[in-house]
Amino acid sequence: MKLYTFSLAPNGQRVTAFLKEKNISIESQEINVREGEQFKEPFQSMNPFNCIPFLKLSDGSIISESVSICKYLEEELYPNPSLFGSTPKEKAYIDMWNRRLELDALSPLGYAARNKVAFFADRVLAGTRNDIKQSQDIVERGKQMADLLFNRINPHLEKNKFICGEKFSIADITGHSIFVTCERLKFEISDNFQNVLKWKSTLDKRECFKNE
Ligand SMILES: N[C@@H](CCC(=O)N[C@@H](CS)C(=O)NCC(=O)O)C(=O)O
Repeated sequence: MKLYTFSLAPNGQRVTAFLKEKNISIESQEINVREGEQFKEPFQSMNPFNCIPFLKLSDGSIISESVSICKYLEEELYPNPSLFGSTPKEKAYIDMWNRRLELDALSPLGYAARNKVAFFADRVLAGTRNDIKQSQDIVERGKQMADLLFNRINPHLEKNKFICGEKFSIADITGHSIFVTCERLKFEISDNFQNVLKWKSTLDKRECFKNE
């Protein structure tokens, strides 16, 4: 089994945080996606979606998508400590929060970054190179969506240390990625969202996110 990733990329860092949190060590190889290595062989054939991270299993199968990789590792090989939940109810609850955070903030902010930063001019969609134009509207929409999400989760975080309660989960790794992307976009989180800021500060102190 081997992980193909890029240490400087946010989605690679999500898997790294998961591995550190669970104290897992697996063989890995860097693919420099900034320089387009993902479009060269053998990587092109391994993952035609041309994105990292992806995991090659011993039977040759490829699993991509950061959360899917983490889920596979937890369910197949490293059940404890569980970051995806143990009971069906816990699993559904964690999945619900992870999806809310990904769909309502992380993904829109990722698009915002790709539509704002000059480096992404010919690559507004990850894993592609084309002439789709960057759009300031998508940058604005990303900020608006993240703000709406922060407004919605702020009351929930009043009584919850982590997004799913007392236990750290994969959804917190997604949350940390939201905060990292906000910082990259120089998008400040409003003082109105004190509980969100408290959650951010709890995550910033967690060992698995150090040295990113
Ligand atoms: N939803 C995917 C996103 C993967 C992704 O966007 N990866 C970026 C690095 S953070 C990439 O490989 N980009 C290649 C490119 O920009 O061409 C995941 O969670 O793994």
